[in-house]
Amino acid sequence: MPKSGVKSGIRILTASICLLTPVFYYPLEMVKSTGAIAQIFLIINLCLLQLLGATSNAWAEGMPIKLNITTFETPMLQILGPNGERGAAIAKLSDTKLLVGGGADGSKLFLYDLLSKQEQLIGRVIPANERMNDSRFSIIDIAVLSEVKSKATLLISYPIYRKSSKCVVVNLTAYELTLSDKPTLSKIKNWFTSKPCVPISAVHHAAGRLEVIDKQGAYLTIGDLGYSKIGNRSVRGDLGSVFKVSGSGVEKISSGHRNQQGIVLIGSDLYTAEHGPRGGDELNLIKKGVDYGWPFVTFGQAYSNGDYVKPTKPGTHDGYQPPLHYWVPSVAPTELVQLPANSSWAEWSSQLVMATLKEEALIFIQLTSKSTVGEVVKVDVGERVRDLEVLSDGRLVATTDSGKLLLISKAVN
Ligand SMILES: [Ca+2]
Repeated sequence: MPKSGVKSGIRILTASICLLTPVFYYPLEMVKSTGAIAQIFLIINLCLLQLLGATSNAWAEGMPIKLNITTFETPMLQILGPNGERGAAIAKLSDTKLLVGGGADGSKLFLYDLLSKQEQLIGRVIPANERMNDSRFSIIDIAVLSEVKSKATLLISYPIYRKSSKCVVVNLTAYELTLSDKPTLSKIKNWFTSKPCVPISAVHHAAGRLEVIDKQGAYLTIGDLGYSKIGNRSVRGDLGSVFKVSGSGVEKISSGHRNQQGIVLIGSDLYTAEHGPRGGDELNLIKKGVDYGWPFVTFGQAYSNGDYVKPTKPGTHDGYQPPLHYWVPSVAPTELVQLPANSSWAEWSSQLVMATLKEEALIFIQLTSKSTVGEVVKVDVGERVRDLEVLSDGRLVATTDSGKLLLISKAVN
């Protein structure tokens, strides 16, 4: 029996024992008090959630995938902060060169050579006065819009801390990169700054991921930033949305998202991977004008009464666009990529790969149609994966919160 099947079995067993707990735990007299009834209700709810996880979210029983992982130590690229370390953002410039956003203060752009395994500092992106000493205030994503000879146009996203009003926004700016022995970076134009500027809370819900459409534009995700008024549509503005952005303007595509850290465009189909609250991480197919329901519905549960927002109908997706797939308990998804067709990944070619933080794994997702998920297979990598890219030969490149760069391919048995 595959490990995943054992896990589902254990979950069903735990849920069953869990459902019996109130029977043994509470003598009948105690049940008469309203407090005890409320507690029993809560226990039953949590047990059902556990059971739901086992039935709706069982990992596929498909063939396990063996990975071949080469690890490079890249301590210069890792982002540091009193709140913990964070892996760098990456973008593929060519099959041997990566652009990396990070460094100790999360503000710098580097060129990383996969052949010499050396980084070269290009320049600073985030001005020192636009961040706090906190690893979440770092470059979130980099996209290469176009490249001609020794010049490239880049988009870089990052959260900005506005000191005067003590609030945070998500920023997207276009830059020109010139490549020579000493590469340079210069700002072309600010493309987007999210509104409203909100108090510092869940800055790690910035999202800020980019997916290139063509030389002129990209898709950009904006998370809820932990804004306590996210449930008020008249004040939440740009938060919790997916945008189509270009140098001449922005267009809101969808809304009702929490923290979409993964995004990939396959033909004209746009997919995002999103962190739910406790449970309820989602894979969504993005449709224009659609509300995906956060913070009103989620398959997850609120963290506690003190959390910034309480979903109206946790454990459901009633009345809103449901995800293509969801994970209870949470896996904490980051970037989403597609493996090339007919590649070294054999039968896994063309599948989606979703990186995770909490699960320390890559999740291979088969799409049997553009809106139907087939097999979902989790493969452990033993690292919190922050960003993921795919080279044209199918090898995956990942950055980890522990400051490593991983080159991942399918193991030849
Ligand atoms: Ca990236």
